[in-house]
Amino acid sequence: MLHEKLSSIYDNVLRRNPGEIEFHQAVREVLESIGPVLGKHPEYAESKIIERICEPERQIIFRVPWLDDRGEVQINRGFRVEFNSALGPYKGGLRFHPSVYLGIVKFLGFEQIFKNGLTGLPIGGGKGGSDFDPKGRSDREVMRFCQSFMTELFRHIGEYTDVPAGDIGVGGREVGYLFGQYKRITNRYESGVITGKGLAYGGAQVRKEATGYGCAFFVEEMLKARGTSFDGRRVVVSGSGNVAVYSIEKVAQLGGVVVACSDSSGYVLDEKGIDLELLKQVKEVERARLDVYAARRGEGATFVPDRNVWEVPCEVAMPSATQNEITGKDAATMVSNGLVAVGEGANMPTTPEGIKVFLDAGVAFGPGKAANAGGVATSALEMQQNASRDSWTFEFSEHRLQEIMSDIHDRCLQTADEYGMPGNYVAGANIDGFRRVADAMLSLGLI
Ligand code: NDP
Ligand code: 2IT
Repeated sequence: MLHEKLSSIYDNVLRRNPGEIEFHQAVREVLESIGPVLGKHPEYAESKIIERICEPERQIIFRVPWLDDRGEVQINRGFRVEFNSALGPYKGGLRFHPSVYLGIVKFLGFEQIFKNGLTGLPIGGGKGGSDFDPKGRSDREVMRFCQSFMTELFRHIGEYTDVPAGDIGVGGREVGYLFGQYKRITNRYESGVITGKGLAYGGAQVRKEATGYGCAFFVEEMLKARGTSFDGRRVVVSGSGNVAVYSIEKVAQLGGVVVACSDSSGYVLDEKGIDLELLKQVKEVERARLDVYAARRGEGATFVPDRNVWEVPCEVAMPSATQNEITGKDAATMVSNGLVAVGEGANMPTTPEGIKVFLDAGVAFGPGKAANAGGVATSALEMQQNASRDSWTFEFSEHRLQEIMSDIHDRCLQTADEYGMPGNYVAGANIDGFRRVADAMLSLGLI
């Protein structure tokens, strides 16, 4: 239920952003959490902070023409939504996936504002991407696309302005091509303009691993807060991309057993525990599908095509593929299968109905804004290293990540307590992230 004032703000968001259903969903979730904050802080409503937060500071949409390997002209659409710069330069990834349209970029950019606020680091919120589908494209095609994308994007970004990174479909390969073109056009070796760079040219240790590792650390903190741990627990991770792979790696190090992971073709069930080296070889090196993993792994591993991975019973779920992948029905099945905790590695992977099922059942539920903040936090550490022309060791960087995740966890719990909703990480994350951004906006005047 929305507070009366918030309800009219939400209606306005619907009216001003027609058809952008993912954006509506992301806004609604935050507005549902912050009602009690307005009672304590009338100054936020007086200066229309919420209405301002819901309106991006700038939205850029552009044409991306490129030539495929057959010499045919292809046209895609590029986006960068610079949502909020009260806390620092716009910061957030780029997503290349055929489903990308303005509503997806705005939902991701909106989430990013509060996530970045929660990290306590000096980064604002933004997001971008394209409806380009890298699947089945050659390296040369991906390079030509990235070069064309950056030929427009370069004029909008900069280490003090807007700092992109990866997301779905954008990993180390794409970041390299994007940075190369930025450097070429501007004639500046401006390392801090993009994060997720390779270690050979200004990247930071642990950035590649950070979202997955951070999500595992966050779940470990939630389990610890309930007097338990990962030890021997049965875990399911959805997706098999960057976030999934490094969640699996850290969960195994923390004593959990990941028995299934997925991609858009189905899931693999591997009761002995996913073989991480094989998974990395298949997904990161060969860019192949999961049926290849199952075929090579042999006995004990099964590929289940076109089915939903959330039918696999588990105690800990780490959705790490895409938005709205866990419905209310999935959540009910998971709870009846003995679910204890959920750490959202992906952005908004659980529908509002699913979240309600988890919270009502008393599952420890770590929302994406908190649980997957380790990626962007380590991006901010990459920016810090680039600015000081320094590079930290793997051990030190991982230790910083762990401290940041534990701090986010504790602040979510404290804030939820403060507002009389003990154990509710959704309320804690939304309120704490909101307050940080709102206070900075108040200080900066009407801009
Ligand atoms: P990748 O592109 O590396 O991997 C994405 C994985 O999810 C793939 O296995 C992909 O399968 C699957 N997937 C993507 N879209 C769909 C879909 N529509 N239906 C079914 N499966 C799908 O991306 P990341 O691992 O980087 O990102 C995963 C999630 O984590 C996203 O929600 C992203 O926003 C979020 N995230 C990422 C961060 C990062 O640092 N990379 C930081 C914080 C959050 P297939 O290959 O078959 O498409
Ligand atoms: O959703 C996210 O937080 C990311 N894709 C990472 C953003 C970043 O700037 O590292």
